[in-house]
Formats: sequence, C-alpha cells, structure tokens
Amino acid sequence: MPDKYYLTTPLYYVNAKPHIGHSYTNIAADALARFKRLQGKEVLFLTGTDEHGQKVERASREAGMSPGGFTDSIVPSFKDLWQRLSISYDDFIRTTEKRHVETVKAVWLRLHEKGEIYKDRYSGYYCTPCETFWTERQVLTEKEGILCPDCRRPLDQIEEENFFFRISRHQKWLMDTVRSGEMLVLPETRQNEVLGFLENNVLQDLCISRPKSRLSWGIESPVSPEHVTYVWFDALINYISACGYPDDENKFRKWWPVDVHLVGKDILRHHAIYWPILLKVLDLKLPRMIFAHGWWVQGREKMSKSRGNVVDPLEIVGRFGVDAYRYFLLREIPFGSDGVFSEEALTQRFNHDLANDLGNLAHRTLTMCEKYFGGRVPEGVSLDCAGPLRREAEGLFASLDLYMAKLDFSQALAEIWKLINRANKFIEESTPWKLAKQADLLPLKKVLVELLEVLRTAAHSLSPFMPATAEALWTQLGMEASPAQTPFAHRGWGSFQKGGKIQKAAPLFPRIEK
Ligand code: ME8
Repeated sequence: MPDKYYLTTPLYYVNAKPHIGHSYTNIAADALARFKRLQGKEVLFLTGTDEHGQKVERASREAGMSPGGFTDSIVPSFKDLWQRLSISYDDFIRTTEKRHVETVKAVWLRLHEKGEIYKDRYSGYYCTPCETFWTERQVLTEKEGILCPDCRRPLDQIEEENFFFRISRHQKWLMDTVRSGEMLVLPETRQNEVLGFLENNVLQDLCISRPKSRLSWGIESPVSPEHVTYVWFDALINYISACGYPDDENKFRKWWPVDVHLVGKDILRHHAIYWPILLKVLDLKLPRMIFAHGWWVQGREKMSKSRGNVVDPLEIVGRFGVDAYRYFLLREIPFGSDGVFSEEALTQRFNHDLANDLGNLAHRTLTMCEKYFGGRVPEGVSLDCAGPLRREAEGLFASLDLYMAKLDFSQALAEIWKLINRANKFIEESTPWKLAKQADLLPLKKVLVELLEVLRTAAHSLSPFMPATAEALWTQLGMEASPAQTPFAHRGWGSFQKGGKIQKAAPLFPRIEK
C-alpha cells in the first residue's frame, strides 16, 4: 500500500463568500485527511480558489473593482473560514498564482505540439453562472427563453472563434476505463450517470478558449495572444500544477496520481470526462477515485451563491460550535445523497447525540472518578481483566477503516456512536452506584477503568471528525500527547492500567434549550 495520500477539493469561485455547500466538501476532505494521517500516511490535502472567468469578472465589475483587486479581497474569506472550521489543508492554490499560470501554459504548448488542438468557429450558448458552453441541441427552450439545462438560468448566445481540444475519439476508452474501475467513480449512481452520458451523447470536442475581445480575465494562451484559457480548462489543471507538473519531477512523481478528487455532483462531468481525457493525452496517470457528493438544498433548490439562498456557516458555528457543525454535516446524510439543512435537525442532533450520548458518558464517568476515587483513575485493575466493551472498542477501528475507505462518513460516525451507546447501557447494567457501597471496590474499579478506556477510544476515533472535542476529552482523561498525534496503530487499550489523574471540566455539549 502506498504511504502517500493525495486528496483535493474543488477550487471555489470567488464571485462571493463561501457558504455551507463549500464548507461541506472541505469538512469531508478534512476528516478524510486527518483519518489518513492517523493511519500513518503522508498526506497532501489541496484546496484553493478558482479566480478567472466571466462570472468572477462580472462580480468584480459589479463591485466596482479590478478583477485582481476583487479576488484578493475575497480569498481571505475562504482562508478565514477554513481556519475557523479547523480545515487542515496542506496547500492552498489560487489559479492566479504564477506556479499555476505556468503549468496551464505548458499544457497548452504540449497539446499544440501534439496536434491535439485546432481553431474553429464556436456557435452556441454560454451559461455564465455555470461557466459552461451548451449546444443548440442541449439547451432548454421554455417560455422564459433559452435556459441552461443544469441550472435553468438564461443563457447568452455566442458566436466566436476559439480553440478546441480533440476529445471525441476517447469516448470508448473512457467508458472502458470507468467500467473497469481503473478510475473509480463513486457513488455508483454517479458512475452510472457518467456511463449514461457517454452512451447517449456523442462527445463534442471541448472548447478551451475565450476571445480576449469578450473576456480578458484569464490566462493568456501561449498559442494565440488573442485568446485566454476557458476557465474550466484552466481550473482543472490545478490538480497537477499544485504538485509540481511539469518542472518539479520529484514532487510530481511523489504525489501523482491523486488518490481522490472530492467534488459535488454538479461538477461530475468536468472531473470524470474532460479531466481524465486531458490526462491521457498528456500521458499522465488517472485519478484513483472521483467521489461526487450530494447537495445541501433549501426548499427544493440547490443552495448556491447565485441563487442567493445560502446559509452562512460562520453564523451557525457561532451558535452551535465548530465540532457540532462538522458532526451534523457528516452524520446527517450519507455522503452521496442530498440533504435539507435545518436548524431543527441540527439542534436535535446536538441534544441527542452530542449532549445526551457522548456528553453524558464523559460526564458520568469522570464524575464517578471524582466522587469515588478523588479524581484519580482507580489503580490495581489489570489489563487482562477484559470486560464486555473491550472487543467492541478494538473492533471499532476495523469498521472505521472499512467505512472510510468508501468515504461513508455517516456510517463511520454511527459505528463510534454504537460504542458510546453500548457504554451508556453498560453503566445502567453494572450499576456502579451500588458497587460503590460494597466493601470490595475491585468490581467498581473495573467498571470505571473500562469506561475510561472506551472514552479514550471514542476520543481517538472522533479526532478526524471533531478535532477540538477529541482534544478536550483527551485532556479531561488526563492523557498526554494528543489524539491527532497518536497513530491508529496504537489502539491503546490498557492506557489506564497505571492509574493517572483525570481533569474533569465543564460538560462538552451543554444542551440547547429550544
Ligand atoms: O464549480 N451542497 O466552483 P463553485 C453541497 N470553480 N456542496 C456544494 C453546494 C451545495 N449546495 N454548493 C457548492 C466550481 N458546493 C468550480 C470548480 S474545480 C477544478 C473548479 C460545493 O464555487 C461542491 O463541492 O461553484 C461543489 O462541487 C462546489 O462547491 C462548487 O463550487
């Protein structure tokens, strides 16, 4: 198994500030990156911003700013949000950076040398919110006018001289590649969508430029100074420019191919069709996996900046806390499905899962340590007196490996909660308050140590998902180091054999009264 793990998020458009949808992909990517680090992998977690194109140019004009000044003013709102949400990215790439611009130009030249591009007249439609070209055959003709088949917003009709990338002849190869699983497209519904698209459409060569007379905010083509690069063609290349293509061969060899591209289902086609074809033509390896997750919706519409129906993550985090927000997004819906964001559902998860299940287990266990043993971990309980929870606690890591390999964050969290709830039940069954009245305290000690071991396992396994909570719980247990620095290989049952001192603090999740 390779020791490196390279994962990416989309590069977000900077036409407006980030919303819940963007935070969703980055929180999922962060949980995965942290999980892989705990598995002992060296991780490159890449995120960033997509700064060129008509949509950003238009937004900058509306803001009365130059495109460069405008993008510089928006990028910090992404970086600040990622910091607030504990997103542990290793690299943040902006498509306006020199390292990226040079790679895009190198790709243009390579395609030109190989005879893979040609100039022709483009006659069709363009959707600025989606930054997508549409042909006459693909658009929706409704009484409101000619609409984008993806977002149902009005299209611009365009007629311009552009460069095209020959992709049509790769259709059969791509279908075979997707079918064989050589490039995994997940979940399965999305794989079927890609295959369905390829079966039902003749792949048209991809337009990769815009005339400068129409759009100046883009990377100039080294093949034609009258053209800039089409924003999608520009943006996709970030995944190789960030890891050194083409000049830093060592870096590129180390990280490429990417292990997973995390994207929303809205941009599946760009990643699962155009991108692998470009890689093939450049003689580069394909992504190992593309995972297209679902959408957070409001009413029946996708939450999006241009529809103006977005929820501000900072506002929610201000009231519920970062980890509750992370937990909710990852637990509430399976990663491939759509979900409705509601504060009622978040409050319910907060009170039920976090305050009652996890919070109470920690609070009750630590209170009993204080009450019966003066805040110390009871001593004299040997490791081999395995109680009923040990097997489940140790088995948890294997289940997590299994579910995280499928990016099933929700089920991974459900497995952790199975252990937490099993431990809560164990308290009821073993009635420690009665055991405390017996002359022989060994049975009580065993129960408490067992519970502390479970809390340690919970903190350890929760650390990719809820890093601050895991740290706080770890500290309350009197543990040293940090869960994020303790590889999963050290599963650690028996950590409390030598006793120790707990540091009980305020409840982790005080209930929210409605
Ligand atoms: O498409 N629910 O950028 P973008 C879930 N720049 N996820 C959502 C979401 C929602 N309602 N709304 C957005 C672009 N997302 C291009 C990408 S990549 C080389 C270029 C997330 O700012 C989701 O990951 O429109 C989606 O794919 C992405 O944001 C789109 O971000």
